[in-house]
Amino acid sequence: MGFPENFLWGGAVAANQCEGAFLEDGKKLSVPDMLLGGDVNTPRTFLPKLDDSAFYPSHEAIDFYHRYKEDIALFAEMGFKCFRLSINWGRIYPNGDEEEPNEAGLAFYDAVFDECKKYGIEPLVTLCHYEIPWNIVTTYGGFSNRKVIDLFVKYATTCFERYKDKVKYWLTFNEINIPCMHAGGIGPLYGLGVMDEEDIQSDHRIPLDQLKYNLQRTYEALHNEFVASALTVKAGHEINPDFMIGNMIAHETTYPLTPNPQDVLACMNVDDLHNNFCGDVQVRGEYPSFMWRYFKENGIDTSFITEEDKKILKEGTVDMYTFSYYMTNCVTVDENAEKTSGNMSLGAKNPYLKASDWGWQIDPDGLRYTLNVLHGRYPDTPLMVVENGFGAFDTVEEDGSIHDDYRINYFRPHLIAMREAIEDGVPLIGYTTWGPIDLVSAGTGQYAKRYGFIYVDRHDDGTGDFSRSKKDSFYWYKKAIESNGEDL
Ligand code: BGP
Repeated sequence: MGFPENFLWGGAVAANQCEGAFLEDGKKLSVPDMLLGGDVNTPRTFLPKLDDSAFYPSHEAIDFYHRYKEDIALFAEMGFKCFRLSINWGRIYPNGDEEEPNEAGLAFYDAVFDECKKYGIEPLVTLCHYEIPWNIVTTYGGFSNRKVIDLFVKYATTCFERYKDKVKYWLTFNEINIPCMHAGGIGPLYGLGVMDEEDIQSDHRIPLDQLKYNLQRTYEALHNEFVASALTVKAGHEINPDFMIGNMIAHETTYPLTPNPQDVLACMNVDDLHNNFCGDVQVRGEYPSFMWRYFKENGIDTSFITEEDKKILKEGTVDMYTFSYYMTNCVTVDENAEKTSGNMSLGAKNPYLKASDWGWQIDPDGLRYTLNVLHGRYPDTPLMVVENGFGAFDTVEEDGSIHDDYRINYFRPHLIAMREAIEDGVPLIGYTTWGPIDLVSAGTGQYAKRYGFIYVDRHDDGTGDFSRSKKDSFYWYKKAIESNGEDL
């Protein structure tokens, strides 16, 4: 059987991690613009008063804003059918709350979508990939303020109206479930624009994992974001009934570390809170039963969930379930079990798996498993893997070549796993690798953590000329797409 004929092969980026031009053509500051880089061992830091002498990676990123034509041509050369990117909210409404949108920002994305069209590449657009305007954080308290629901829906509607004939595939919020992982204040800040007032006023660097965190406020804000997402889906369908609008979940696939039933239950609870909660709200349109128990046991007052909101959630369910998949983790009640890091949350180390230099455990079989589990849970919903990739240090040889066989070795079995899942009957419609071109890492702010098939000459000390070059994996992925996933 193999991959379906019209399978959406491609790659995914986020505006804040690739565009740069952080104050150009009317754009103002957004959350990622306030963050400094980290490295393998230290998290990113937040510095509220912009310091001219500090290096903020998002400010220039990889300069996609000026080089998108060259980059899209390279994607086309690899045979992309689909390109996932985000619209930077702050380019359209720089403060998030203006009456009228910023025409220069709208025109930029017109040009990007036209360039995609030239090569027959279908854009898949994330409306919010951590790019919350900074003014929304400081003036409104992010999504903890219900007014922000309307501001977001207005922004989304502006995009839908403008690009309704250019873009069919949309996602509302990137990795909406990150705030449930409780990795300190990083989830609420990235995902919800929620930050403690004292931290906002701080005059020194704060490591992201030390930002203050409030459970009640986080779940209220997340609820408002669900409502914003559902209203957006409804508005999108009214503007163009052909739109396919999806959610986006950071899928943290978990296994019990041992067959101890307590580990199995603990694993179930993590899976429910981290993955199924947000998935259920967006696909089934209601809060799952286990969350009411969770709220009660954690002293969370749920009066913010109104009857009217429940109706909106039911009416605004998504057309497809999309997710990021990088690794799997184990869960155990044994507090002494060895830990490993991951995409926002810590898990117990799996003795059967190898990991990347950042401790992310490599598990292609887990992708087949995840796809099957998701299809079982949401049998009527098409699935799409919209992020998957391998962050690694790359070495440029003297002749300019980059032999990244470790990256090819990561992708090959993941593609096979998807093929197997399709054989299992999973309705998988597409696959976009994370960072087809090197970009700024979201978690660490590093350039050195590279994901691309295309190398970008830019480094953590601010050097580099931004030139692009092809890694070995570029030719490998091209072949994979050309053969529709047969020749791997
Ligand atoms: C996801 C984000 C992306 C991306 C990716 C890799 O959480 O949606 O923005 O960055 O993870 O993570 P990192 O950049 O930390 O390696």
